[in-house]
Amino acid sequence: MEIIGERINGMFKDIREAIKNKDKKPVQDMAIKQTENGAAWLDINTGPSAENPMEAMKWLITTVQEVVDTPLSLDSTNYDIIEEGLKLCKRPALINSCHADRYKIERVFPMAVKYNAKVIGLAMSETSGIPKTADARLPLAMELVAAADEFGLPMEDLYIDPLILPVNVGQDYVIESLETLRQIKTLADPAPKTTVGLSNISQRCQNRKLLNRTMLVMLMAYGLDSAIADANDDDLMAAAATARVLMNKEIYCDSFVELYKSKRY
Ligand code: THG
Repeated sequence: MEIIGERINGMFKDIREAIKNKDKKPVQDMAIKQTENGAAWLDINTGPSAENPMEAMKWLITTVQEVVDTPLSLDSTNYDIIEEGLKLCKRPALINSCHADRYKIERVFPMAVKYNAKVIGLAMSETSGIPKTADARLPLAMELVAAADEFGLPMEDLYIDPLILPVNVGQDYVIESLETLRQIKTLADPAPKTTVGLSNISQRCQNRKLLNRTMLVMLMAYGLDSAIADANDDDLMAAAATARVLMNKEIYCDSFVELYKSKRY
């Protein structure tokens, strides 16, 4: 289970203010902390209110790379910003993300191949929005799988995100996201990897951490490979380690939680 640390995101007040004031310390502290807690990747998102999102993205990337060598997930809907970011990344990066619209695929997949980057493909498009059912999401996921073949992106470099909505917005969507995950792994051979924005499940809910970690364990049972999530939540990381043992992906030993943290999947 690769955790993509979610905290360097202008949606959070501390990061938003750090971007505004060009204050490196909160960003660098957060990069180090997430890495020490086992994040395999760091998601970098300027947030919706950055005055100059291109400059903010470039500043975040260079600021983070001054203190850690953890690979980065560039989280933006603007592909020009992603491309400028890719030029600065010292290690192969993750493009977060590409919708299943043809004109976006044609922009993102060749860029991924050019910069040796991986791609998160979303099971949604402009015409379909976020479809409710697994049956409606799967054809969109399969368009992204076909695009990987077409443009020469190795299948293990494609991460399909079935999309998670807050449980208090659409309780009946949760099982559809799980079912989408399960079927992606059976419909494609070789299958792409999978990821989600885990904390979406609990936005504006009570008991956020409990919802997040219960959802993570359920997703793992349905074949999830990675998640954009709060790497600083020790209970979440312990739940991920435990689920790996119970899924028989890790040999049982008494110290499996510590072992997991030291490994970075
Ligand atoms: N899929 C992909 N990328 C994504 C998402 C996704 N990137 C963004 C997001 N969704 C994942 N990251 C977050 C980060 C923060 C929160 C949720 C998802 C979050 N933030 C607090 C809130 O909204 O309540 C911020 C407030 C605060 O605590 O200061 O929950 O789905 N591919």
